[in-house]
Amino acid sequence: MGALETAVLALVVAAAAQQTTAPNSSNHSSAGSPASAQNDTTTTAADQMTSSLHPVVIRGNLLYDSVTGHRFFAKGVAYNPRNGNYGQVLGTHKAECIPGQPKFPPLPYFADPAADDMEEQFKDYLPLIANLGANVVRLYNIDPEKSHRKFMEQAASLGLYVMVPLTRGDWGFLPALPSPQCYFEDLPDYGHVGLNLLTSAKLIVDQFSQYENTFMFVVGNEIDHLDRQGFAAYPCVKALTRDIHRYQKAEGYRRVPLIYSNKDQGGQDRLEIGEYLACELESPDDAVDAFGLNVYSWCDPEYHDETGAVNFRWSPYQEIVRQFGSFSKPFLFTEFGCNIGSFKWECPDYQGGRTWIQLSVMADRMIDFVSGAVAFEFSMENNEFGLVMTPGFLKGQNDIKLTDSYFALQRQFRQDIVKNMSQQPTPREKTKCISRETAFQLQYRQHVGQASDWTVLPETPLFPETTLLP
Ligand SMILES: *[C@@H]1O[C@H](CO)[C@@H](O)[C@H](O)[C@H]1NC(C)=O
Ligand SMILES: *[C@@H]1O[C@H](CO)[C@@H](O)[C@H](O)[C@H]1NC(C)=O
Ligand SMILES: *[C@@H]1O[C@H](CO)[C@@H](O)[C@H](O)[C@H]1NC(C)=O
Ligand SMILES: CC(=O)N[C@H]1CO[C@H](CO)[C@@H](O)[C@@H]1O
Repeated sequence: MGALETAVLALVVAAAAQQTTAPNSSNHSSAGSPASAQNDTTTTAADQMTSSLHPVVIRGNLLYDSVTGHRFFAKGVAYNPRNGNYGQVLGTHKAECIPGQPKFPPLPYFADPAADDMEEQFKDYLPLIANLGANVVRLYNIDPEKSHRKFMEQAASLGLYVMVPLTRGDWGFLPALPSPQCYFEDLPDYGHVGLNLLTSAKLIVDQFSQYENTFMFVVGNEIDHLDRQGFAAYPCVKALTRDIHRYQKAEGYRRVPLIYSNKDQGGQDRLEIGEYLACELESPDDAVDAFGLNVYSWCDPEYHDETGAVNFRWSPYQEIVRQFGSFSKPFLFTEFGCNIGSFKWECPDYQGGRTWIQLSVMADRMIDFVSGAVAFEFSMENNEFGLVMTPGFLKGQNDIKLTDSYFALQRQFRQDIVKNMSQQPTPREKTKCISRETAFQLQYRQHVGQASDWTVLPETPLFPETTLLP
């Protein structure tokens, strides 16, 4: 490690240790405050690092900075702003909340908010993410035919790594069809799903492997969330993982880790899906490098036992420790942040809300196996999870507005989640594959219409590839 890196690291650690300078929540978050919010920060170490982030690598079940050798914990923020307003919020509407006129044109869910032509929008938003003390931004939709250089370079200059999706909801999607159809179906007006998916994913890998701050590729996200039939599509997640791993090797690219981000089914299903994806079924190539759960179960400031004492073992995370505490690969909360129960908040001010206490819990109770947590999500959208209200979300709110939850997350992110930066991975046994029968039972439990055999992976689709549709 060179002297410069030591100095930079010292700055980063110093900045991370600053907990007391966070401005007081909502009184500080009035409209028009992004400039003052930036000035409030002490995260200047990130600014000075100007695009010298080192790739993050996996060793055993943990993540490390490839140059300093220090443990890496992802303090992430989900980023997919659609420029909505209060009129699009789901459920009952409060009379005093009047929708505003968004400053930027509305984006469909599947739009790509990180392409170069979106710079006018993200150039002001990325500093607000860095200002939280975050080091990771998670994206959900990439148009592989567009450049993302501006986003990646600005993110790097702010000390931000980027989690990049390889699949998305429209073109290049992994359909909720029983395997092997999810990799071989020809769909009307679309073409061959596997070919299109692979072509799209390879273009994304081509583009993003060059950036040192590409954190991980997300091979899939909650494929069973909107359609139960997705429970029969998991062999296609493994097939895509296999084919992208082989592509990374064939092209000589940096081995950016591949992670799957699972809806938190709870119970044994989430563990069985994790084990299935992390195991080597036909070859090491079909195993994901890391596993993520999108967890919304922690909805109270603290959990008490029958004596009234605060007791982690009564919390919903206890079961996650039991199930994943000795998982063979890095484990991340690829989304988190319940916004109901004690964390409920409402317009017009979205006061109170989430305290993000889960991060302290991870630091104190789960740090031996948890490698990161992605707060959901940056912008206020129809499900009201946003840390900020983008300009025009409400009438009269013409600038971005930071919520109480933004500042609460900032306080949590500014702590050192990993106390021992030189902590070494714990030796783990390789994850064993679940049996064919176990996989069928899981699918029956989830009431899929047509179950698939998880022990057989779809073949790699044959070339020639199709080209991207207009
Ligand atoms: C911050 O706000 C809280 C109420 O949310 C209040 O109790 C506390 O005194 C405030 N702190 C400062 C420094 O203003
Ligand atoms: C910081 O504050 C000064 C004045 O207080 C303002 O001119 C400047 O634009 C702010 N800088 C940023 C980065 O917000
Ligand atoms: C930190 O981790 C290293 C390697 O696992 C260990 O040798 C050391 O004792 C730990 N330090 C503390 C303070 O726990
Ligand atoms: C969260 C918070 O501190 N809110 C305060 C903001 O300021 C008004 C008056 O200026 C107080 O009434 C709030 O309690």
